[in-house]
Amino acid sequence: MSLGLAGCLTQPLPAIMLAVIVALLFPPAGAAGHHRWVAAAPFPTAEPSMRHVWRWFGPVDKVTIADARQAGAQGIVTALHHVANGAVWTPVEIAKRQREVATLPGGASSGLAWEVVESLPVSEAVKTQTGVFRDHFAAYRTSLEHLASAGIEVVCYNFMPVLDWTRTDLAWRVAHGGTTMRFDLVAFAAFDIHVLKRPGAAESFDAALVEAAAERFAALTEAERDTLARSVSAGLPGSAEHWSLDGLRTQLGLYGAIDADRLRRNLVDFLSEVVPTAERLGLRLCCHPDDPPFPLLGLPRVMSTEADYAAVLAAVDSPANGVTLCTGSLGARPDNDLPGMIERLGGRIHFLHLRNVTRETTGTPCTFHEAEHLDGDTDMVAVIAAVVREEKRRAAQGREDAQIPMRPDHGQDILDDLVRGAQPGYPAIGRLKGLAELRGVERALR
Ligand SMILES: [Mn+2]
Repeated sequence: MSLGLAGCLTQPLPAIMLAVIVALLFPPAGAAGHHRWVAAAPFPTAEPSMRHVWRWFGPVDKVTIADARQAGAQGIVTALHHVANGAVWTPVEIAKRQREVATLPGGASSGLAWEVVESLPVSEAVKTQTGVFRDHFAAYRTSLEHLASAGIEVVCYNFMPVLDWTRTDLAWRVAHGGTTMRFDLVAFAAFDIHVLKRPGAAESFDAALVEAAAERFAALTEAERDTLARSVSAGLPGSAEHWSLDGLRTQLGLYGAIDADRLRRNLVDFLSEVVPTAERLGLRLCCHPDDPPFPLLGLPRVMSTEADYAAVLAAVDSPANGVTLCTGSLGARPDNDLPGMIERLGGRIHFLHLRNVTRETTGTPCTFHEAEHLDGDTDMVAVIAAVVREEKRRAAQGREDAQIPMRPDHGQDILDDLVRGAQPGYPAIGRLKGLAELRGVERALR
């Protein structure tokens, strides 16, 4: 007889048959055989695994919570994107977002929870220590209190001046027919020197690059120049609709007197103000690296290398002061040894972004594009092997955070992604594919 379970369940089953089915599905722990089924465990082993989380931009996101669930996400990474930088995140707004994550359209439970904040943004006032920055320190602490009360423990932020990330092409065609994001140093120099016309721009690139940028700019149509400016501006926090070249020039002007040393001091001052609160609340703050990890537009960058992280972790030496290890951002520098950074920053890594880039030119800065998760210049198998070792160390130490949250960071736009129009870098299928590949490597290594 064939055991058609779905068919069986449409009519009452004899008790003995039910018992046989239950025993087949859930044998007692320690039963013979290779597989042990443990109810509610995400994996059929007792070893820790990465926590597979998925970024969601809230109800406006064209990739839904239901999509995240089908992609295999175990938890959600989100933020209150509508709240102004520097303002308090209220318990009401946090609870509302938690309900949106936990509920499917129609009201059923999604089985997912808001597990990681990305980002609780640091205001430009705090980065520059101007205006109401002390009020913003206090607001940040209050937001941390509210997040802790809501049961959310991991809080990602970044300390990049003005731009959160920078690309010159948001839909660069790759060989398989899909698209990906690219940073072209020549196009960026053309934007900086000829579109933005930033004073001192030409002096910040070498002579060959300045010449190549002039040629590139001359060859661009008016529409292409506009697209380039919009692509670069897509990394400005908040709504790109309100963006203008004059606005960007004004923002850059606020950093006239701030070099890298001063910006690093401001970061350490910020952490000195908020980390004690985070530690008391049992929260884990984690700083995302600069993207890309080199200075742009004359702005200082202070979270681009292992030495940058080591300095900031030592300056405020608390488990609550940690790292968001983004292999995509850090991987755009050939001198960032990512498996080695996981070994050495180890216990302070609170959040992982796994993504790959292909560097198209040598040295730093460089031209690069976002590769598929297992391709590109970062050895992703070596990265995941280092993560597995770190999680085993934590488990052996009895740490409650042995399972590190990891999200597939970005994805190429493939198949239906090409017509859905999700956030740049955050398509449904490209990320699903990335997550599936990363999970496969992880499972094999365990
Ligand atoms: Mn990232």
